[in-house]
Amino acid sequence: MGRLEHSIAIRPCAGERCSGDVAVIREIDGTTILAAIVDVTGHGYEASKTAAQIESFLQNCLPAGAELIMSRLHDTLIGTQGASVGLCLIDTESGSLEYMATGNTVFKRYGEHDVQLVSRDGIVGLNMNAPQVQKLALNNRDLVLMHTDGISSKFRFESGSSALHQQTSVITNKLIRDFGKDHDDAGCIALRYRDH
Ligand SMILES: [Mn+2]
Repeated sequence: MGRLEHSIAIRPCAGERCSGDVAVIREIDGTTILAAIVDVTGHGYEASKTAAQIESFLQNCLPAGAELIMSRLHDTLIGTQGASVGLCLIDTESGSLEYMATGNTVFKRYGEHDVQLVSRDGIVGLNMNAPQVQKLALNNRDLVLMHTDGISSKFRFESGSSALHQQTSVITNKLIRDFGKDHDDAGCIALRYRDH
């Protein structure tokens, strides 16, 4: 993962010790990184059990395209309360990124042009609509943020903000601290791509 600096921050909602938000970043084959942000329906212990099931699935799933991984995850979650899931695969050699999402997770790319990719309505495990795979080419130093709806929609970085250039761990901690909603679990991922 030498070309992708990355960080995850997760915080349970007020009064809970475990979270239904979970995130995974892992190498899925020689040059491809899988990054996923998940918000299980509800919160607390019941949500955290399904979150652990999803984490295990994502840590162990075989290399495949985003569409196939999502569809296998959907099958795995049938009978649970379901989850919102944003999933991306990044080829660290070329910077090409493939993304798909169901439910209310957010994906933003900050770079020369800021881009927000879309999530389809639905709940993985219950009613996942026809997938919409979106593609993006990352450039050197681009920052990708993925987060759940436990981060306030008021959050945004101004273009050219110095905050965009901080270490990814500083960025994820700031998102949780300054924009996390008290009454919901909050989770976020930051990834910075370098082409050499
Ligand atoms: Mn939520």
